[in-house]
Amino acid sequence: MTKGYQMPAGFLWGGAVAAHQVEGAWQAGGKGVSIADVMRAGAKDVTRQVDAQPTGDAVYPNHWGIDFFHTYRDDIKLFAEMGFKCFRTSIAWTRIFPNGDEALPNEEGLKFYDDLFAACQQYGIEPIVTLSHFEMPLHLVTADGGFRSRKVVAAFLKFAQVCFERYHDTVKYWMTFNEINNQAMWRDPHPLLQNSGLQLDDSENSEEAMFQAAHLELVASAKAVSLAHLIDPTLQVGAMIAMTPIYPLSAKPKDVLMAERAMRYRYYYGDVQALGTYPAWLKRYWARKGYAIEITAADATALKNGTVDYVGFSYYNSLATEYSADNPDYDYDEARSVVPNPYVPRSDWGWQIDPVGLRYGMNWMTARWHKPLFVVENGYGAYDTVVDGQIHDDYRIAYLRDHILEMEKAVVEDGIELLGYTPWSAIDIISASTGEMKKRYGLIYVDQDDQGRGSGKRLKKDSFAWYQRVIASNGEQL
Ligand code: P53
Repeated sequence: MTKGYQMPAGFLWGGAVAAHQVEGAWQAGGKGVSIADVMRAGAKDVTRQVDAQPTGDAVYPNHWGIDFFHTYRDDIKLFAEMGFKCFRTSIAWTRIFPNGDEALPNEEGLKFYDDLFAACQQYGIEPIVTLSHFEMPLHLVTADGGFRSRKVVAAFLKFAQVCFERYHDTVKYWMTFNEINNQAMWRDPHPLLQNSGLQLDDSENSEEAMFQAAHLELVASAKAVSLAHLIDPTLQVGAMIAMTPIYPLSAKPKDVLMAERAMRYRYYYGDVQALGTYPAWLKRYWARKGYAIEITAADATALKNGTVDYVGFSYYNSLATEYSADNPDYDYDEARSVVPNPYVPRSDWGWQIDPVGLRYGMNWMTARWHKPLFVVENGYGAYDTVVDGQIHDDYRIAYLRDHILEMEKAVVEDGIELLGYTPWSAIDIISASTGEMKKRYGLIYVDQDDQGRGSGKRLKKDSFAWYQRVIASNGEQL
């Protein structure tokens, strides 16, 4: 056993999931079709096909999730047994506004989350809620083009208002958009769709379209923060950033500058959400590229007034980059500028494993944004095997232990203000990037395969008892 550090009193230990990856019941209770409902199953090297509508015999894993819509009471009981102080999930937008543009919310959908949050409350578990976690109503994409339209900003704000008004007594911690900065990978259609509801054709400049849609999303986020504070000043509304530090491959000055360019490009979203303004370099960058991003005076005011209360972030891995002579302007393009880091190992899915990067990222964000942090995702996707009803996931324990230790050093030795830690994932779920079930992250095993077959039975992995002890010792016994 490794000796860790005690976290401050009230530290929120818990676990995380997202609605579309667990709930299933994709048509129950008046739910509409979300973008996750038209994503087929993929695999490690097979991207998920996105259909215009759900069709016949295709496999859509988010249609069933892990059936959490029906099992949440028993699952939350298991979370309570682990000692969870908090539980992060999201609200499926399509349960509340099935198409996104209805005049009135769907009462059945609202009732589901009343019951879910009440079940958390029964065990003293604080719900931590993301409004939009890769599950926008499909209709807002097909009819309005996602966040390229100000209509979608209004639709999101209506959704946010309904949620804040309905749940503000039980839900105090909110986040607006999950991993809003993933769309920095604008060559990949998935983050564009999952973040902004963008589906582009070849005639468009993807990077420019991304910047414009991300701007409206940032405005929507800022207005939601202001709205929450108006409805209930005790609400805490955070950003949610995918923190993936990008290191220079060497100490060559040009590599170091390239890494700095990469970081500012990947994290400007956080600059806007935490500081309320766009960095000067980005306006120069747009001018050099000939991009015309529409930012009205009212937008700028909204951004200024709606800075976040904290920064929630995911941490899985780090990346590396180097200068290249064919890119003299040091423009960062994630699909082309990233190089393998020879100093860190990789998971079965090729994700680089780097616990120190978590401490680095926490210090980097604190120095830049001066906001409390919240680790709302961190975990290890791996193949698990069941032997005599047991899952010996020592590799997952090792990953979590190493990361928690670095996180604790950031708190105790570096003085970082950290609200809590919710590993991904509390329980096995559908993978977001591959749609697989066999890429398992959970501390609780779910007997189900990639086609949705299996008993659905829950089994405690070895990591369950390990994490239970971590929480009971407030982080000291790793
Ligand atoms: P999966 C990309 C890079 C880092 C995190 O990911 C990412 C993504 C998008 O897939 O997503 C977050 O399941 C996300 C979760 C997701 C989790 O990381 O692709 O917030 O919804 O499941 C793990 O292995």
